[in-house]
Amino acid sequence: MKIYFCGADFKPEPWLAALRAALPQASVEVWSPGAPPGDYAMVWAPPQAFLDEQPQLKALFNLGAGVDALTQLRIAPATKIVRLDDAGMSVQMAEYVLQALIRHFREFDGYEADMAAGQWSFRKPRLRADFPVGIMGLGVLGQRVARAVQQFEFPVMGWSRSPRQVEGVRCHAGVQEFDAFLAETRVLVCLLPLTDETRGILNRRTLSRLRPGGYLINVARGGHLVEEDLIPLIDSGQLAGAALDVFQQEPPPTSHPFWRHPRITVTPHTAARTLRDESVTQIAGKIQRLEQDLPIAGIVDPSKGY
Ligand code: NDP
Ligand code: OXD
Repeated sequence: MKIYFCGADFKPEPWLAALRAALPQASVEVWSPGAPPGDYAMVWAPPQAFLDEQPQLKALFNLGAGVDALTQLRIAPATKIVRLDDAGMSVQMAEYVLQALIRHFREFDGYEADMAAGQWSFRKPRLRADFPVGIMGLGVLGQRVARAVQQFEFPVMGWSRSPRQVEGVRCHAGVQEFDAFLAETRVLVCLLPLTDETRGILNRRTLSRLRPGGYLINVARGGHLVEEDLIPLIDSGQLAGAALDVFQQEPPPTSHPFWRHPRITVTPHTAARTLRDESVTQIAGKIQRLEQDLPIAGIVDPSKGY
């Protein structure tokens, strides 16, 4: 069995070593143009040339949960696209969202500013009931985040494409329930995949529907947010601020106003990192199952784009 690695943002050697250890019978190599046909591939944003040369691949294992970089490419219909299914990301995502939520709710950004000014001052306690958290996307990551937020006793709402039942979460589904979901939400967390339906979904119209003093936590993709709509909403007082981990261009250009806005926190697409050991264990297990014609989780439905 031949497995290729084709992931521009990842250093290949440790991945090759880990997959060779997990599947000793397989030949695991970095793909280069003209290489012989392979059976499987581990990829992150591969070039179209790779897919054009390797139409016989049985499956492409994406080294992330989001497959938006892959779904833009021409991929042979028989090649399955398989995304990472948690693989250690959901707990990281819960940590990230919790810290952003609590930093905002408890006004720790304000305390940091006070500390820098040598000022000892208290802020009035705020009520969790006044900070309902709405999670867009109730998949692997969204559900884990919902669980973590509930533990801190915030009201939690969720929104998905198809109806979902998640314990302790007031669930909404589909476009017809989107505005009601927004109207109940004060802290909005985006954990949607980036698809034709969700691109630009965080915009002046939708963000204006949040409860007064709304706060945005975007940990999904930069393409979800219409970036030029955000600062006017914050400066007019409609939104209290935003924590952004993802951007239309990564990194954003140095002139981008998000870097310097006092109510916007910027992190470098790091909310949930791909963990090598967990990912390789998951991918190797799935290859073994596919070789035995057994079903696997995480196969992308090209018609939905996730
Ligand atoms: P899943 O596929 O498990 O979940 C996606 C969720 O979004 C599902 O609940 C799905 O609905 C919902 N959804 C999809 N399309 C729509 C729509 N049009 N309207 C309403 N709901 C919709 O994905 P994950 O939870 O694993 O990952 C989510 C995203 O997080 C990734 O696609 C990626 O972009 C991002 N991510 C970011 C990282 C970071 O470090 N910043 C790291 C990892 C991922 P339904 O339940 O009906 O299918
Ligand atoms: C992912 C990511 O999709 O890292 O996994 O953003």
